[in-house]
Amino acid sequence: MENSWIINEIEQIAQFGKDKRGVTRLAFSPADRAAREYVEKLMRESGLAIRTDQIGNIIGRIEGTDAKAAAVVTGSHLDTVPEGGKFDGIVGILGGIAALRTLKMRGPLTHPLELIVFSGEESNRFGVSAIGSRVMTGWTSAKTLGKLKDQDGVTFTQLLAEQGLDINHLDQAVRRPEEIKAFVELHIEQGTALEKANKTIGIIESVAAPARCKIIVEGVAAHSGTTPMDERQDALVSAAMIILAVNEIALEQADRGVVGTVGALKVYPGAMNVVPGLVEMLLDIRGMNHSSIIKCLQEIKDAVSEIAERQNTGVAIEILSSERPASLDGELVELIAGICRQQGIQYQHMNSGAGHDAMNMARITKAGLILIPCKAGVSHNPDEYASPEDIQKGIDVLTETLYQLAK
Ligand code: HGY
Ligand code: MN
Ligand code: MN
Ligand code: MN
Repeated sequence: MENSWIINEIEQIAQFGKDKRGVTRLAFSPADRAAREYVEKLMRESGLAIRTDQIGNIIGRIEGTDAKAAAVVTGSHLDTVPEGGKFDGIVGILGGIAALRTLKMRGPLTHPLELIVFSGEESNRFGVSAIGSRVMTGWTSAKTLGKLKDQDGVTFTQLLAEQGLDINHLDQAVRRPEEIKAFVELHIEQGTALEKANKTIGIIESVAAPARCKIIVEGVAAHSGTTPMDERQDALVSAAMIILAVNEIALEQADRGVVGTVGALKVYPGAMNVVPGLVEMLLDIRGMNHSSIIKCLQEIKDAVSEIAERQNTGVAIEILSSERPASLDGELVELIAGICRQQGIQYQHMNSGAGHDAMNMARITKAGLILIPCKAGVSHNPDEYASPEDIQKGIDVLTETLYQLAK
């Protein structure tokens, strides 16, 4: 696959949702829809038969010689975080198109090949990540998704309806394990391990699981000029103490690979002359081992109630999601390692702190994840960058892996 095609298409897709700082293409937004239409055209031009399922996943397919054989699948996502980069998810989509184009030219394989553009992989809009692959693997329901609404109060049901999708038909998107032989995703690392080890390919053994909560702090809005310091119930002061407590608790477990972040915070009414009456925060805790995440969450709950007491402000914690780390398939790990050795590409086995659709697909089939370096580990940031050489090596390994699985 000529590199210029990939570099051009990365730039082209980055135009959808490009804003003053980076790319903002939130799940099911107009920019996301435009990017999906564009990629669907690329997939058709590459000879893939296209269908879209009831959660909006786009599935491109090349038939094999054995109509009954299970599909060998690759895929990733097009949606981004706010002010994100050009490579997160996109490398796996364009890499998948490149791989399937190459394999189509080589001639039919036994198993059909599929490329899936998953809906809503980023958790920003609804607090739940990888919605498309969750639905496809039966890991969520219309009942759960029907309760979701975004920060502007738009419900998930409404959003699907606007795209001509009916939340009550989500069950039709669920794939049976026997339909898929294996799933392999190509993605940028979004960390510095590969760069530090001077390796080109990371072969993932386990994917960290996020536990996500909404923390609501209730104080009393008051006049900032007339309310004495000892008569305040300042929600933002309590929230600040909670954020510091999260940081401290996560640091204590850092040696076990735990990370804790409060990445979003809303202050109400948000006026400089009003003591904040209400704060809403989003908490993201991750780790490779479930017990340390649970321990973290418990300690955060204790800290939150202690702060609420001391500051005389009410606090509520809503669990948005709490997953277990996903182990990926050992045979796939060995297959990919053998291909790296064959192609003379430096690789290492590692874990992924970032969540991916592969972790959901691991619930119904053998799942693999191939990572390539991104410069200084920068990601979820306009400066995200992966070199054409590393992207090409990732595609070469992905192509050969799909070939070995489907031949
Ligand atoms: O949040 C994540 O781990 C990824 O960006 N979906
Ligand atoms: Mn991401
Ligand atoms: Mn991603
Ligand atoms: Mn992903």
